[in-house]
Amino acid sequence: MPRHSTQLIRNIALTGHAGSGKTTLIESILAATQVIGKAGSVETKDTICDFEPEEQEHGHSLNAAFVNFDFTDDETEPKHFNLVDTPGFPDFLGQSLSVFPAVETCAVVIDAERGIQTTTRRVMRVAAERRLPRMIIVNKIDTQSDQDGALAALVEQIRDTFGKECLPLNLPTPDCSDVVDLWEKAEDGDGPGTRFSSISEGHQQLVDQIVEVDEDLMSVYLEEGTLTKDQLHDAFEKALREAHLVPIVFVSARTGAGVDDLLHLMANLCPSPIEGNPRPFLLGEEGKDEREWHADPTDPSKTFVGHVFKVTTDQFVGKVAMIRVHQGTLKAGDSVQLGDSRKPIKLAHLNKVFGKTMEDVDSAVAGDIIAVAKVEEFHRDTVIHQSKNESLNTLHFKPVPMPRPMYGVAIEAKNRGDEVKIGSAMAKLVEEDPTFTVQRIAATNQTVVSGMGDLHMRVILEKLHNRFKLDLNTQPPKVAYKESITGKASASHRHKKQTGGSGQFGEVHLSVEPLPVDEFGNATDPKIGLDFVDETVGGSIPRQFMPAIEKGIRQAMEHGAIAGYPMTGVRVRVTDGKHHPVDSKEIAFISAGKKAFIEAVKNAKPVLLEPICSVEITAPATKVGDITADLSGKRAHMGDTEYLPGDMMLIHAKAPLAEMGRFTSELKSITGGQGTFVMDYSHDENTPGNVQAEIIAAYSPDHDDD
Ligand SMILES: Nc1nc2c(ncn2[C@@H]2O[C@H](COP(=O)(O)OP(=O)(O)OP(=O)(O)O)[C@@H](O)[C@H]2O)c(=O)[nH]1
Ligand SMILES: [Mg+2]
Repeated sequence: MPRHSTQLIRNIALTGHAGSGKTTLIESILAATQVIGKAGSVETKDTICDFEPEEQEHGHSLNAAFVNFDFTDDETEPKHFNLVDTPGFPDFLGQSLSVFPAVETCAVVIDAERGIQTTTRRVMRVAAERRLPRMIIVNKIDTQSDQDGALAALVEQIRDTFGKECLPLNLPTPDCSDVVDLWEKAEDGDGPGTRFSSISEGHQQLVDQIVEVDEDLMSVYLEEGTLTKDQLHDAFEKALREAHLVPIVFVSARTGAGVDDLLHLMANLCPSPIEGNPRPFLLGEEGKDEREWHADPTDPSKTFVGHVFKVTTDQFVGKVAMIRVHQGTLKAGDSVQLGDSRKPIKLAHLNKVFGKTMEDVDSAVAGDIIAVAKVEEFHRDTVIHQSKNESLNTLHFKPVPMPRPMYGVAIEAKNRGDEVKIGSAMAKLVEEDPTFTVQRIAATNQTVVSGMGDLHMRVILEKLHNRFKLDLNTQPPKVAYKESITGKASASHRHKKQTGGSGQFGEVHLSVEPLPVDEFGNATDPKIGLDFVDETVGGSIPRQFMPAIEKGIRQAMEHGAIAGYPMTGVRVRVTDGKHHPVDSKEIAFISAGKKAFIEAVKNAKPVLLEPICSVEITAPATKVGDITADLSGKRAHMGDTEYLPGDMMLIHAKAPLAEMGRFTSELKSITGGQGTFVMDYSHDENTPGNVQAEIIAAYSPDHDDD
């Protein structure tokens, strides 16, 4: 027997900016439901969700963490809750977004004192794009008991920023020690009253908003003047699903004010897995016959389908895959299959996760969230199923788009001999973090790890140290410049060697010119770094030596002609040459081609190309001047700026990657931590003359062995 039926499950992710109180709120909820005896705190480092040493060290959640419990109150059928605590620090946004496919509701926590912050905006936007029903939890109302008007102003700010569909579902009492429900209560009565607005006004606003999604209900409402909460229930669900209503509720995770009310609302009004919006599964081959596929969670006997939405590495258990069951029932000991692979994978143990502990369960129904350990084949976004025919072989999941990590650090092992261990540890970290990459950059001969920002990189290094006992030296990465030419030139080279018996002879005449480029300065076909044309006539160089000449040129291009960076965007015409019937050998033409090419390039106005990034900065409007000044010093081109609600501005700019190395900390100090930015590759551009001259001057080529 499954432990819970699907319609009784509530999957809710707590998201929102760092410090808004998500981890504390989960403590408060667990204490209110008597799952734990006493709420822990972030300060005393004894919360259920921040159990990793790095989380306790920094006082921030760094990974998504899971708790589950059963909840019932006097009027409520018992519900099974899966709550997810996510990190709010912008560097760890990927961890937060990666749980969206597993939940029906995204609850965005806002700090009553600090209001709307960067992560608030981003999670609100992504949840809306993914059609995930949202609710807003205004936390820390205990801090507002002596702040007249501030909470009312915050509600206005929320509605200006995220739309008029954001409406309070309860209101704080005048002293902020409790909340008053607006959903079940319609009239102001005896009680303590509300801190702002009134029960009747708040209730009216809610009903007016909700009935808009149901014409029949609207007619009943117009006729009768009131509606019961039962009459409104379905329309409420629909309004949530269609983002026509984003409820706002008030709590204090510290005093427990509003926590019972929050649980009651979540249990009764947040969608069950059956009521939630369908997930973006696709069936068919990518780009060919792909079509949307909707799981049917209503019938537990349907074919099992699950989605691995997250992978972690536990120091003791090894690899752990978090799975959301979307259809059917999975039993411990069952085998599942991946795509069209015939190989069954047996899942001996299924676990429910509670903070750092895992508890064995017999089965999981559609809608539940479980963990499975030690299955190497499971990766993020793996879809697993038990289809006996081939109908689900091509089922896959449309991943949540993740920000591209552009904050790079070059690394090397502190202890020689650790390289292999570092490689495998990094691979594990890449598996569990959608915004972390490791690349070997041949051009600069560096291994570069990239993430979202400075704290992200520091935490990665700490994890390597704590979990794998590995230490690294780091330095700013060298920028991967490219070389190219802007003019035309010709050159020739004769390679002649006579050593004892047979000699080596080859002579090549060639010309070089730039390949056409697009408006961004990229060779129009980026695959054609080199266009090689044989224009020789009369057999001056026999055909069979052409590949050798091209090989020599490609070798030269790999190492560049002026500063040691790979070359791109060149057309080479071999115009003439000489050969010798006995002494002409492949090696001679490789060498002659290479030398002639380098010689020609040096006279063809060579340039260094550098990567340019698009940068998007969100910052308080008062700081825009300082930020613009800082960016101008970085050779950036400023683009449009947009006003955002809440006195914030969005600044667009294009800036050379080479200049952006320390921007995270600079922006932090300019804006007092209020500013954030994202960076993406845009295009390549010629490096300005003075910068180019410096790089060339610093370049000392290896001694050519030929
Ligand atoms: N006064 C007051 N402080 C609170 C409340 N809730 C949380 N805090 C404090 O706010 C700080 C941040 O709380 P956390 O629970 O770590 O916040 P978080 O949202 O989990 O932060 P990240 O994990 O970084 O995303 C801690 O110092 C908490 O004690 C509250 O209701 N009232
Ligand atoms: Mg936290």
